[in-house]
Amino acid sequence: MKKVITYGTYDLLHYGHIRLLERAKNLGDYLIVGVTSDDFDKRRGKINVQQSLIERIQGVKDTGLADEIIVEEYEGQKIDDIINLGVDIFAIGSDWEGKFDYLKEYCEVVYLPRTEGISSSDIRSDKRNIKFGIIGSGQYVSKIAKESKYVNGVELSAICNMDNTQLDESLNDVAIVDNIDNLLNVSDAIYIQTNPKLHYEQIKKALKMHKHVICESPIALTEKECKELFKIAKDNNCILMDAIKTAYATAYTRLLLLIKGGVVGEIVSVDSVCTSLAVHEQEKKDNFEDKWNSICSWGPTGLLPIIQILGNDYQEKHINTLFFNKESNYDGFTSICFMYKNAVANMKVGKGIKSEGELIVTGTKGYIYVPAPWWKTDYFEVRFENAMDNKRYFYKLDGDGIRNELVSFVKAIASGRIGHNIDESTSISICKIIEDFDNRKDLREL
Ligand code: C2G
Repeated sequence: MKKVITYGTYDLLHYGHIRLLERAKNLGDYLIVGVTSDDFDKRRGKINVQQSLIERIQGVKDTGLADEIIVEEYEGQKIDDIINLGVDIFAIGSDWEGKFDYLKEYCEVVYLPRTEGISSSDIRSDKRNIKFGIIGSGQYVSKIAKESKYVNGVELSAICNMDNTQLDESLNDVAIVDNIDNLLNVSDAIYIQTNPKLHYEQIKKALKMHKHVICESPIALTEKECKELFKIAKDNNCILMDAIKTAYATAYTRLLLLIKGGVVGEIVSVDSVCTSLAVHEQEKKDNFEDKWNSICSWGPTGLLPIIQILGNDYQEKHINTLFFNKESNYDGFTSICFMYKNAVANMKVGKGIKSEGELIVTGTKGYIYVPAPWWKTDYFEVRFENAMDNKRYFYKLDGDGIRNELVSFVKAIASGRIGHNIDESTSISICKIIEDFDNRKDLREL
C-alpha cells in the first residue's frame, strides 16, 4: 500500500484545497492529511486564520478524501510523521516548490501545481474591510498603523496625530486629519491612544456614532464612567475593547490557562513589576501636565495578572506612592498591596525609576516565573521544589502584541462579542483602582 501525506491550514476550505487533496490521493492508496494547529500557524506568522482547528479538520473530513487526519504542531514534525507513519510520498502545492526538498532523504517529494485564481486570503478579503482610524501621539500611532498592515480585514482610513512627533515615513500615503470628528467621519472603528483624561469623551462620541473602539487602558478614569461606556457600547451594538497588549500575547494567555488548570496548585501570591525610565531628570521639574503618570502608563498592565488570577473581590488594598509632581498627579513610583481571603498580591509600577520587570505567581505546588520584561511575554517557566520537574514555555510574540490585539478586535467586530482576553469586569476594576488612586483612597504618600 502506497501512503501519501500532505499538510495545510485549510482555512475556509475551497476548490483549490480540494483539487490538491484529490491529486495527492491519486498518487497512492492511502491519504494522510496534516492540519496545522492554531499555535503552529501563529508561530509561522499565519495570524489571520478564521476557523478553529476543529472546524478546519471538519472541513477536510467532509471532503471524504482523507483516510487519516493528524494535527501538525511543531517544526520538524513532517520528518517524524513520515518515519512513524511509513509514508511513501509527500505531496504539497507548487507554491512551496523546493522548500521541502530536505524530505527527499525520507520519501518521494511531489510538488503539485497550485490552482490559480483562488485562495483563503481572497475569500477572507472579499468581506468588506473595516475602515480603521487611529488617534494618539505620532510615535505610537506609527507603530499601530504599521502593525495594522499585517491584519486581514482592516484598512487604514486616517490618522489623527495629537503631538508633534513625526509619523513613520512608510505612512506618507495615509490621510491625516486634525480632530476626532474628522477621524470618525471616515472610519468604522478607531484605536484611541490619547491621554487617559480624554478617553471618556472620545469613546462616548465614537460609540454614539456607532463606531467600534479599541482604547489604550485605562478606558476611563472612574468606575462609573467605564461602566457607562460599556453600556453605551452595548446599546449601540458596538465593540469597546481594552488595549492592554499583554492580554493578547499567546504566552500570557497560556500562562493563565496553566494556572487555572492547577499546575502550581492554589495561588497564594501574585507579584508584578513594570517600570520604565521615560521621565528624565529635566522633565521631572516641569511639564508633567500632559504626561501619562505611572499608574495610568503601567497600572493596567501591572494589575492585569493580579485581577485575572485572583479576581476583583480583594478585601483590602494599600497604595504607597512617591509623587514626582503632586499638582499634576504624577507618581514616579506606586506600589499596591492587595489582601484577598487566601492570597496577597503586590504590584509595583514606576516611570522615572527602574526595577526588575518580572512576574511571579506563587502557588502551593510551585511557582511561575516570567523574566523581565514580563509584559512582552514570550517565555516563562513553571518551577518546582525538584528542579527536574521544571518546565519552560516559549511562544513567539510578533509586533509587541499589537498585531494579536488587532486580530482580536477584528474578530470581536465580526462576531459581535469581545473574546476572553480582557473581560468587562477586569477593565472596570482597573478604572476603579485608578479612581481610588486619584482620590487618594487607601493611599499613603512616601
Ligand atoms: N493550494 C492549492 N491551490 C490554492 C490554494 C492552496 O493547490 N489555490 C494548496 C497549497 O499549496 C497547500 C494546500 O493547498 O498544499 C493547503 O494550503 P494552505 O491551507 O494555504 O496551507 P499552507 O500554508 O500551504 O500549509 O506546514 C504547512 C504546510 O506546509 C502547508
